[in-house]
Formats: sequence, C-alpha cells, structure tokens
Amino acid sequence: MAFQNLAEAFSPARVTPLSVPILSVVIPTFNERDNVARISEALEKALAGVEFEIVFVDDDSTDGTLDRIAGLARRNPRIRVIHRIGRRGLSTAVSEGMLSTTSPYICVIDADLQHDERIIPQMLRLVMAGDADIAVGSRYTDGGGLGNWDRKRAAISGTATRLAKLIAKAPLKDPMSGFFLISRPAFYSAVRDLSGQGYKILLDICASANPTLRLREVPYEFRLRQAGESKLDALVAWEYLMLLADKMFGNVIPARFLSFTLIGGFGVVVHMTALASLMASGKVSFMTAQAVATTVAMVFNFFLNNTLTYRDRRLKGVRAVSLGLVTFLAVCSLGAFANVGIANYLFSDAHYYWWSAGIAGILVGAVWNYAATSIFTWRLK
Ligand SMILES: Nc1nc2c(ncn2[C@@H]2O[C@H](COP(=O)(O)OP(=O)(O)O)[C@@H](O)[C@H]2O)c(=O)[nH]1
Ligand SMILES: [Mg+2]
Repeated sequence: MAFQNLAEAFSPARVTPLSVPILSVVIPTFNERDNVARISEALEKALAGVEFEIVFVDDDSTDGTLDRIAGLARRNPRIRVIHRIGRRGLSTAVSEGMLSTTSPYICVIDADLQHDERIIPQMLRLVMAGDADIAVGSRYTDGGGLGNWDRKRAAISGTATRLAKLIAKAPLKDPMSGFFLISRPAFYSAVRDLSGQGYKILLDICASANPTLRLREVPYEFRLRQAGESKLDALVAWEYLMLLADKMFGNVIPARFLSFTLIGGFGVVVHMTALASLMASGKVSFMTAQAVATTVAMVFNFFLNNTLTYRDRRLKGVRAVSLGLVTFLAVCSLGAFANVGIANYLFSDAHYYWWSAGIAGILVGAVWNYAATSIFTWRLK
C-alpha cells in the first residue's frame, strides 16, 4: 500500500481507535492461503461484541498465506502475524503466539475451519466465570462429533486419544483437541515445562501444568477442512510418539536422544541387511562388505534423523544436506572409534564381561554421536 505523503497515511479516516482486547485468538498457519480470510470473518461474526485480537503464527508458508494475512491486517487492526523463518512445529508456533499476547484469555484454533468458532463465546464465559481454567472444544463429549471422518482416521484418532490419556493429568475425553481457551495464569503455570515436541499443545499443557487446573469440555462437531491440505502425516505420528516419550521419561532421557537412538537401532537392521546381501553376492571380501554396509547404514541414519529427529531444523537444499552428511559421517566415524576403543579397554584391561564392555562402548558411541551431531550437523541457527 503506497501513500503519497505522511499526511495521507495518518489521515483521520485511516486511524481506527483501538481498544484493548480481552481475548487473543492464536491461529497457527502453514499453507492456508484460502482459509485465513474465512476464519477471520467467521471469528468476527462469532465474537461480535467481544474485544478480541487475532495472532496468526506462520512458519514461512510457501503458498502466499503471508501476503493474504498482511492484506487482512492492513484493513483490520485486530489482526497481526508472527512470521517464523527456518522453523517448523505446531506446538512451538502456538506457544510463541500465546506468549506474544497480554490479554487475560487466550484461544487457540486451527485456520482450516474444522473447529467450530461459534462455541468460543461459551468457552469464554466458562473461563471468565471462573468455572474452569481451560475450556476445551471437544469432539468426544455428548453433543460433539467427528463429522465426516472416515473409519480409518477415526480409529487412528481414537488410539492416539487413548495413549494421550496416559500422560494427561486431567480426565479429558478429548485431550488431543487443538481447540481450547485458557486463562493467562493457567497458561503461565505450564509454559516453562512444555516439551514443545510435536503437534498437540493442549496435551502438552495438560501434562505439564499442575494437576489442580480445572478443565471443562464444550462439545462441537468437527467440520470438513475448507481448503488446502492437512499437514498430518507419518512424521507427525512420530512426533506424537516423541511427545508421549518426553512426558513419560523426559526427566531421564531427552526425547530427541530417544529418537536418535531408535533410529540408530533401525540403522543396525539396515547394516545387517546390506552386509548379508553383499556377502550372498559372493563378489566382495568381508572387509569391503562391512565397510560398504557401515556407510549405507550411516547415510540411512543421517536422512532419517534429518526427517524425524531434527524435523524442526531440517537441512534442506543440496549444499546444506551435503555439508550435513559429511559432518554426520565424520562424527559417527569418530564415534565408532570411541566405541571400539572403550569397549576394548573395558574388556582387556578392566576385565569386564564381553557383553557389558560391548554395551558400554555402544552407549559412549551413541552419546558422542548424538551430542556432536547436534552441534556440528544440526546446529541451531
Ligand atoms: N505455524 C505452523 N502451523 C502449522 C504447522 N503444521 C500445521 N499447522 C497449522 O495447524 C493447524 C492444524 O493443522 P492440520 O494440518 O489441519 O491438522 P489436522 O487438522 O490434524 O489435519 C492448521 O491451521 C495448520 O495450518 C506448523 O508446522 N507450523
Ligand atoms: Mg485440520
């Protein structure tokens, strides 16, 4: 929007008197170009009479979502955006959006209109009246529903929900909900303990907050996505398992390390498969076969870690990926030396059993690989 002069930019006609919002609505977006105007409009309608603001948190969408949001924000002072670059992750997007606000109540809702914004006033009343610290939009309480979900998706959601109940400290029917309204003190009571893993921020809050938080569920019928595509995929499932792991054993073992070592375990399988087929071919010596199998397994581990363990910092582009691969191979080769050296020392000089020396070597190698690749390969920008 270009102005001829300052006077035009600040003309009284353009300056809308602002009022202080009591409700902040945080909307995470990733490639939601055709939904951002619709959800804004739907919120204006549902929240008529409520002073509210909208905070979009966009992870550098590639479909022009940001231009659309900017267009809306220029006309509507309620709307602003946090634009994150080089990061992905629904949970951290939502919590950073929430942290950017100061109003006493915060609502989180998806951009794709699957959540029914018409129940927000009811959620707000519950929390404002002090009847609850968090009001949860629920698909699984009476009156709620999954809309037109096919059986497979409903079954997956059902299983994930049962798992979630293991770690949520509160008895919620729909702990996987991405739609909720929370009071600021309740949010602050959990925010420092959030794992930031994965997809389900409400679950993270419920597992992190002190158990005296009072929750109330408000039913709604899940709607069909209006436009664009779901970002729910196999990777999200992995992240979800990591969130569960983090909440269950996070005090002892970091979830990222768990993911790294699990993938290392798959690497062993890949290694043995490669070794077996090379040996079966009868064309190479054991030494060569073992060397090739080791390299194949390391390359496999690099790509899987880049996709799963470090999804939020994923290396992209030929240059970044090659550099990452080289540092990964270098670090892991050193790790293998350390592994063999330490195991050998424990076995020959310290007279450990062969198996305990072996396990100690593997552990040292794994911790070294994890620590060093987190610094050299997936360095935080
Ligand atoms: N900022 C941000 N938003 C995301 C990310 N992944 C998903 N979203 C948004 O989160 C909401 C829910 O995602 P969606 O793909 O609809 O998940 P589903 O409803 O479980 O299929 C949508 O508004 C997405 O645009 C992400 O990595 N970063
Ligand atoms: Mg959705």
